[in-house]
Amino acid sequence: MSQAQPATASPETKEKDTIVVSGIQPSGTLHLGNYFGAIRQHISLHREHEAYFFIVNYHALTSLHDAEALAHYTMDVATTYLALGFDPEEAHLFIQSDVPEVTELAWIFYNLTPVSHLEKGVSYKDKIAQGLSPNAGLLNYPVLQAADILIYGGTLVPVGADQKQHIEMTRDTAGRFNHTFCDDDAPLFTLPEPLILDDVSVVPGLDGRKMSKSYGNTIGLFDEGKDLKKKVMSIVTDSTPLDEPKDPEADNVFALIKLFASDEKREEIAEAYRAGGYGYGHAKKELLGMIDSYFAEARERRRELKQRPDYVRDVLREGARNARAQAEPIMDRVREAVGIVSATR
Ligand code: AQP
Repeated sequence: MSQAQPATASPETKEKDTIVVSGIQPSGTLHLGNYFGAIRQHISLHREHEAYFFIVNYHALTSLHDAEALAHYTMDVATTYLALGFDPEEAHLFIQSDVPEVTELAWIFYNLTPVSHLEKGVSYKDKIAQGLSPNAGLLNYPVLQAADILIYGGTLVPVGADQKQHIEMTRDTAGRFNHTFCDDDAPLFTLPEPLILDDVSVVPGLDGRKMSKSYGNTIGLFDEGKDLKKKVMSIVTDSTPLDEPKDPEADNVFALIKLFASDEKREEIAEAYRAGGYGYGHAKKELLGMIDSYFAEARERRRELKQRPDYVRDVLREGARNARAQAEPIMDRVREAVGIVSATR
């Protein structure tokens, strides 16, 4: 990772056919689900394509009402991306609210979105079932997400499998806007494609449900020592005795091991499960070592970056400047298409 002066990347310097966009919520400490579902793809794609990654603090407000925590996690997500290898000279990392046009676009989209579609949102229904308050922000979450993606002309959205429906809603929104306000041969928005890795699917948490900040079942990317050990040892397994054969594909520990292990190692452990005489305790120890060494370098870089908050802010400021430069001409076209005139602009 380069730690030279931040953000010399400009939207002009990379080919325009693919524009990668994705957001991440600063609603808690980032975890293995976020990493394998999305961040790892963000880091690998940002060198190849023009890319915009934003820390969606307005989205986090749908579930987090603690000013200090929101401010803390916002900076923590930025530090985490930099520690994991995001290079600000290659792409743009910024805070969602630093591009205020995104909420303006969301408002325009609200007026094209049937409430009945939002009420059918799988993520919305899941969160309500888990006891989150059904506030209007939570219901409208996918509309703001559509604005986030379309305002930068995003064409490719690397996300976890849980976000598939939201990207479909973004495509519907883009289609509805084009149909309502544009000529058939001059659509304003391109329909973006999701990039979802088949081999990751949904990463399970300690209790076997989707690993999620709001479920309190996560393993943080930078957990270490006793804390990490305690979490790994608490992963829920069935009660098959040590001696008996086990089905690796039905086990939460193995689902996490698969994310880290080489093909060869994965097969070796799967075979040990099937043979019997290999207990869940053995598997957990193996997993613990894998997590610890996989993130060791990034943990170190994160410690260094924590000492340089001004650098992290500079990266975010420059990222927002570039993102806004990309968003503004698109918003001008949107306002014109919709008929939003201004006496001051
Ligand atoms: N368990 C998971 N498996 C695979 N991918 C996941 N992602 C999240 N959890 C898993 C992916 O991480 C990206 C960023 O997620 P987010 O923070 O914007 O929101 P989320 O999906 O709602 O993640 P959480 O942890 O469940 O957050 P809260 O509890 O705050 O809502 C997304 O691409 C997501 O697919």
